[in-house]
Amino acid sequence: MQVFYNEHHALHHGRHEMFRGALVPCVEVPARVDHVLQELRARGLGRIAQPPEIPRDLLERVHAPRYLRFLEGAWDEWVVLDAANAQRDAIPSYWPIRGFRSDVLPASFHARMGLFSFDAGSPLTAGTWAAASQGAACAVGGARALLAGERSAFVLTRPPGHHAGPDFFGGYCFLNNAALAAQALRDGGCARVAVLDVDYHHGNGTQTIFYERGDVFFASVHGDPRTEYPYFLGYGDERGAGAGLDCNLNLPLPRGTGFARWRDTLAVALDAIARFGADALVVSLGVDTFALDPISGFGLGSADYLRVGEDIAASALPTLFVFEGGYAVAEVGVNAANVLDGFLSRAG
Ligand code: SP5
Ligand code: ZN
Repeated sequence: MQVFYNEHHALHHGRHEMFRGALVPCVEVPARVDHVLQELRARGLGRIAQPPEIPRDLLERVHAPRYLRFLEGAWDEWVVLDAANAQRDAIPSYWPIRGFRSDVLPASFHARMGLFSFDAGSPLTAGTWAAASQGAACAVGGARALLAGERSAFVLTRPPGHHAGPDFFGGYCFLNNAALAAQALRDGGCARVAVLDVDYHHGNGTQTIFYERGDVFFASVHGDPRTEYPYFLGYGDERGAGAGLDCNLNLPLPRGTGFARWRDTLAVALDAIARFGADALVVSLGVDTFALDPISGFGLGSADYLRVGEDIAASALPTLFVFEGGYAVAEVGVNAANVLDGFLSRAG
């Protein structure tokens, strides 16, 4: 299996996230990806492949040009405001909620930080654009590997992507790697693409990007948004709209759900993907469903991830795994590698 490893991932290194009235150390840390890479090496699993240059027009088919321009220059703007800002991350504080204008582009950097985000938990750092844009290139590289005939590939990158929408960051995500991969698959000739999101948190960004499209199916198994982040999307009655009606499937589960029920729900998602008739599958692979994850509430054990990989392989689609969440740093490598191992054991 080719592994598109983002060697620049550690350039994105948030110090603190705003969490319930306090600045607390980030859980989305470079060591996460280091552990996965180490585990792949220990198992002799995967071959590191070089990502391609990513064309701007592909980025702009998923993300708004004004959002991309903002993200690319945001750190420099932040430091120009005050040289002391170089020592602290940029975090938004003001949002254009219902009734405000979101068509305007205020001169204030702080205002634009809010315009292009939805939470205060996703610090923007000196290397965020470099890391995120290289990660996006890895996602596109993975998609092209499938287009070239590979059965599977793995995009090992951070920051993660599935919470990032057409013109907003949040949930530790800035560019939507899975969506960019799905778009690259479409552009490369796959008529129908499915995105399966197994991260603990609903992939609101991916859902929003494809909500009105009939060519990309989005299915997600996640913590019930009535109690779990991101709270305001991911409910079961969100079925898609317009040409995308019935191309969106949310399968929320209560906090505390264990593997048996989770696996039955995964089967529902995989059935729907089979009925959609996808030519290729992109898996948003978060392993924050792990019982010991510090910010999540499902009960999967490490061995369960082997079964997850096997179940996904049974769908017999060219499959691109894109790394998302998973914050139990010591175990994240074993858990992610188990999914890939399980997949390869059935995929041949
Ligand atoms: C990609 C992904 O899994 N994003 C998840 C974003 C969740 N953000 C909301 C939860 C914040 C919890 N942070 C707690 C840190 C202090 N222990
Ligand atoms: Zn997550």
